[in-house]
Amino acid sequence: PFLENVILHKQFLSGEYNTTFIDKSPELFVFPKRKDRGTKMLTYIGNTTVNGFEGMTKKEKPIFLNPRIPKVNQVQKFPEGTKQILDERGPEGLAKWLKEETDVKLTDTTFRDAHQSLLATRVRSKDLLQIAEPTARLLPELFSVEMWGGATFDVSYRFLKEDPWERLLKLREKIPNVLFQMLLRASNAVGYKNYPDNLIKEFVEKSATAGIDVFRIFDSLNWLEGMTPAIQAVRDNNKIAEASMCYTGDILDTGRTKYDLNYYKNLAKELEQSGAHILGIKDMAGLLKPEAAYQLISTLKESIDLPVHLHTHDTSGNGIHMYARAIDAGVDAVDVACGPMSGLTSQPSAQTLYHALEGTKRQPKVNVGSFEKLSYYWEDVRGYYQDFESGMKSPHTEIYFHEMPGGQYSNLKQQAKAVGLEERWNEVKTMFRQVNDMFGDLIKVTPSSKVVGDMTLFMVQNNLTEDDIYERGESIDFPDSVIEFAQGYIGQPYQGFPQELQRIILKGKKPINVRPGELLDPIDFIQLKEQLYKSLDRPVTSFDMISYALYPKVYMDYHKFYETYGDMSVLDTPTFFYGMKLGEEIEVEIEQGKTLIVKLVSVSEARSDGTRVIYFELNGQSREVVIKDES
Ligand code: 3PY
Ligand code: ZN
Repeated sequence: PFLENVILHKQFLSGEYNTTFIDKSPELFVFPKRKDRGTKMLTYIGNTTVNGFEGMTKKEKPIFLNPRIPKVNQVQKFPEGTKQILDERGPEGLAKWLKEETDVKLTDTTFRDAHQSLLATRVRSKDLLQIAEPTARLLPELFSVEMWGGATFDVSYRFLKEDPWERLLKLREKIPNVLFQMLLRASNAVGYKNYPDNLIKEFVEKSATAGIDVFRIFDSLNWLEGMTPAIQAVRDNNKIAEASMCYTGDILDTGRTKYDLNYYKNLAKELEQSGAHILGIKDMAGLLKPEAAYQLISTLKESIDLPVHLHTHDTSGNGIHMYARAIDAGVDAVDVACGPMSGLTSQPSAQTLYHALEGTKRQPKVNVGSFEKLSYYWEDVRGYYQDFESGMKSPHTEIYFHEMPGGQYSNLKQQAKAVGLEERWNEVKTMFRQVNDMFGDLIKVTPSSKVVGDMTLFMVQNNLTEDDIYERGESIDFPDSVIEFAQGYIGQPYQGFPQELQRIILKGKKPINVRPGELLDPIDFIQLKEQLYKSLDRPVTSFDMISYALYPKVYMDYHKFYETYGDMSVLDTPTFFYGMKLGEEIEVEIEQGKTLIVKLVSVSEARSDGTRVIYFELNGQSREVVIKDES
């Protein structure tokens, strides 16, 4: 378009400028032959049909019915919600409002943690966008929709080949009335290591501009110092800083004193001092027991002035009982998921909690029928992701022993399987706890949970016992994440590192004891922009720069995919994962109002060079693509 504008410009046409070099340089008009959008898309579909989806066992495309989307009046103005309260009263006003409400408020995690914890974070933007507007219209009473952050950011690029920023921007258009909430791993942003302070600042600023209202900020070691730059950045953007403490251990266990009631009380006070608008309690593994919740919330309500927002995972099956006790003690908001996306490693069910609180003053003021209507949709959509289910079928109380976070359980199981330890999964769980104890009883949540997980697999795989580590540690090469942890690169654990083990792991390397962000060089965004402009060959946005700075390789791999196939987030999920069946016809809306009709006509036998010709019809016209059969 730029070139067209130049050529059509009146000064250009009138010859007022000397443009003879253009006439004399025909090479200026030789453009690389780019494949059209249709061909790129057919190449993706053809490839997935023949070879399956990368990382998934290839299988026949199952038959799915269209998901049931509840009908809502799309012409009416959106009902007002918490987003309007924030916009009118600011973060302090919103926090005050939350504290004064009598009913318990609900955060719906279906768009983020629920699928992170049940379906390996694989729910695609298309499936979220289809149900976004009905959610906004049916559930305007929600406190917030948790829909971003945590693992969704990198999984989006890495596996789903879609842009998380677009997800945020598009969802924001469809849900203008309820607060958007994200999970921010403080100085680790949405990654697995500490980043320079100016990158955290930039990330928060751009996320706020793109639509995030509530930032749930946590540090994987509950290290306050690691959280303060993120809290400040959120405050600077006039958004809500929900500073959170991660809950581990059991305050009821008098034999285990490291993380007792006092520990949490003191930390809560420090978080209040450091500028939090809301205190979050992040029970990432679902270890908070009902009576412990009652004691913890009662103590916090007496000790601080902030509203308290509680998050758990229902792995043990005790989630509803625990919430009921926390609600009796005065918790202001809790996290739930829509029925079919709730339970086990996910959050407790919204509907179940609603009914459990029948007859009490604090029952949420939501239309429970709305959750039921949305449930049909999620029941159907969950089926698309059957290959990513963890296999856990019933409540799992062993969680109280191994303490693995909800989002890690299925992940570590997959990793164990990948290194041939599937049969030894019980050993892995036991070792996970043992490694935790060796490390001095840690808060375990991304990325500290990954350190424990990596060490666990390393020890089981190499048949190492705790004694072996102390006796032969000098000659053992530990996993990178374990070395970095011992160096202090993800922060300082409460009460320090176990010194003997730290010495064995570091083998003479010097640990740091300041915030890693203080030592890291700031990102030079100007230089980064130039560098990216050269590699992407298009204008570079702030979103591109941030994503690249967070994970250069993942981002460039995504870019390569995009160049080869185009924007595949437009495909329906079964086609995205399984390709097409012979004779099948699908519709693909490639942009608003522009739909392509694709039919898979036939697939040739493999030729001597291992390729197959895939014959399609695209809007009734024959098209073919050649795919190498690698299946
Ligand atoms: C994440 O960091 O992604 C989590 O959900 C931690 O519980
Ligand atoms: Zn969680």
